[in-house]
Amino acid sequence: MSNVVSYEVVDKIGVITVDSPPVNALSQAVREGILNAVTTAQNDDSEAVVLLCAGRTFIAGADITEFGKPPLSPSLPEVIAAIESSNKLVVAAIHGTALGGGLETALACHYRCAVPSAKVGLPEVKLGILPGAGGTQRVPRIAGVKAALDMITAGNPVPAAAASDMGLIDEVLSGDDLKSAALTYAKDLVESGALLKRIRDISIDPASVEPGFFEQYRKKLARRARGQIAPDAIVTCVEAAVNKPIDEGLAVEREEFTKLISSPESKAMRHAFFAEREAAKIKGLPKDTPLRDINEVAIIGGGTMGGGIAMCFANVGIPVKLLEISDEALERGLGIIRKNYSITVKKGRMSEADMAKRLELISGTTSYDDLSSVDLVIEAVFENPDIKLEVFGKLDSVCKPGAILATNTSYQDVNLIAEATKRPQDVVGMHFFSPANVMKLLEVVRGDKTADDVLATVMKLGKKIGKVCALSRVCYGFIGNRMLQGYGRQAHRLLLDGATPAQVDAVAEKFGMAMGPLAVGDLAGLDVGYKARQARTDIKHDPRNHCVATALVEMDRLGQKSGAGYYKYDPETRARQSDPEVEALIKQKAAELGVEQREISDEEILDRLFFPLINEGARILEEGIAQRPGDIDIVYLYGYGFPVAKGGPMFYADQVGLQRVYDRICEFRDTLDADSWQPAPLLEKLAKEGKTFADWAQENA
Ligand code: 3H9
Repeated sequence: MSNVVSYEVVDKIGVITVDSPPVNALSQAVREGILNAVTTAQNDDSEAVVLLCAGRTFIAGADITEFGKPPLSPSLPEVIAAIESSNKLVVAAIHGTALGGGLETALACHYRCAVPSAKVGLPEVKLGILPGAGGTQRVPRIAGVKAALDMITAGNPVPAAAASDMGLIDEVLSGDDLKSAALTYAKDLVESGALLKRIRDISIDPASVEPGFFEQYRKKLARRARGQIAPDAIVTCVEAAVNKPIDEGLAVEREEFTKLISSPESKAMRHAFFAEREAAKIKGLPKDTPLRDINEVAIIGGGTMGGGIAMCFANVGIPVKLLEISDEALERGLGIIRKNYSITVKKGRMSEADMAKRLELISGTTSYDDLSSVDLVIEAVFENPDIKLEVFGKLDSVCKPGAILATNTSYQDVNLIAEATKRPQDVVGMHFFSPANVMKLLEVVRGDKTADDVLATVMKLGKKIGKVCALSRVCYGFIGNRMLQGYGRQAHRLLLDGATPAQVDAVAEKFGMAMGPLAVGDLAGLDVGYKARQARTDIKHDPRNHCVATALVEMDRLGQKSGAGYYKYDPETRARQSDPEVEALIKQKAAELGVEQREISDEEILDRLFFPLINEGARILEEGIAQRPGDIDIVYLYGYGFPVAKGGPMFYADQVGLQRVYDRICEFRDTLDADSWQPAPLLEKLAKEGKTFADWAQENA
């Protein structure tokens, strides 16, 4: 029938099989194949039709690589209309994930069955769009308005059992053989005289929706929008599902979908989708690089970071040993883990039984000798080079040959740490972000001697524990923290130049950052940067870059934990408030350093905060610290709260235009501070050639 869709009749049931690896996305060939098969089935001797997929999953959605290109016939809505109007029962048989257009195709079928491990979802919002083939119209008709809005605006997949409770799945199948179970289900439907159930025939009573419901829902979404426009458009479509006949609702959906697909937000989010998958690939490493088995892990250090890392492994069923220096420290560490899990249980996001299972996988020890059997050790002790070297020396003497020895350092030289062992090829950086059990980013740091199979294993393992991995070479701060220095420096300098903390943070937050830089400083604790500066005696610090932060620490204003930092914090609600005392302190410091204060525009704040990220990112690329600009974007999106609707700092730079970024950096160099604002040679080169970072990525693929 076609290369990617086949059709056969088995026991009077027509079986359409989509077989288009990797994820059976709805490419033109798949759409055409399904349409042809449904048309054929109308006139053969089949009594019903089953639509299923080969490979690892049911249809995972529209083919995202076709977005932005001229549309190819048949469109998905045409295919869906053909399925829904079929004169024979069509049954979708789901395994893996039925996502986006995949679920919309299934919703056009008259019945849906799924294996218990299947999940269904409409993740379009994560690509800055909305379901464009009836999802916003059909889901509320069967699942109800609120459940539909929650599902479509969040975009998270729903497990088969929950989907069945919502009415999205008619039958959860038993057994592993999808095809035979689906055939049996279809035959049973035929024998019982089941009707052609078309979701389009259901209407929603507008009186069933509370007055003001949509307005309230919009307000709630606006609070977490962070520059995204799709969530609001989804509400518009679901509102149309309630108030209009289905064909008019579908027209509203199409109009909103068309607007969103060409929006800068969606372009940025699609970039993030592909960049995330690309970042997991290591240039020059063959796909079939052998992997080391990781069946047991040890974590050195049971502080907040070590405990969070231990949870990541226990969460996926890998036993973890937590090592601390004393019984008291160990008990404290295990206590924090227990408390974290209990909070999740209290919130209803985990069962008691699940918590018990995970806790059972985490054991404690105070003896290095207990680490002789583990396959991977992650060191998460204080950022003190001497302690780290000592830990690695000990690990070298107790760990079995072939064990991977990883450091969670944020700044130390992974090559030096590797040299503390006789097996530098087994040493790698695994830089988690706090809280490690929550934050998605894992910076994998490649030492000069790290073996290929160690890298491949750690990247794969990272994905297994739910992380998004990006590879960095060794440098101070690796990709993320190295870039952050310029951002933090400018936040501080803007204060001295005349902006208030609230103004600086408001501009960053309006841009879409989860939190402004000064509020982040207060959250992390101002003493952290203070101590890091004290430790770096190798460089001369310009007081203009940190004098206010230093003074705050010396006044015992450490940030949220002490109730005050750049802001004052309400002891109950932790709400931040501007503090005239800090504003006076800033003025005093500016006067002491001879800095003349002035009005600072929001545009200047924006450029001074974000252009240093781009400039340092260009250096990081040129030096080969990061493999691709997209990898840098992923680090910022998943580790630093950069808004996904802006695609990451390097993607943002391409949208602004590298010439403008370069010109502005030169202007700041000439008017503000020559030391901080030297343009990166790669940025200058690309700007002069009229190129983008994306061009550079293509040329250096
Ligand atoms: C939509 O449906 C719009 C409709 O409402 C309206 C239409 C009118 N297209 O993630 P993985 C590639 S919007 C093209 O590593 P996993 C991916 O790039 C769509 N390619 O695997 C990668 O390629 P490579 C709504 C896609 O097992 C490879 O497949 N659907 C697509 O960890 C493996 O991907 C979504 O947003 C695609 N749709 O996870 C679902 N999906 O190997 C997006 C994947 O060259 N997909 N690829 O790097 C996913 O969430 C995950 O891929 C999935 C599998 C859970 C399916």
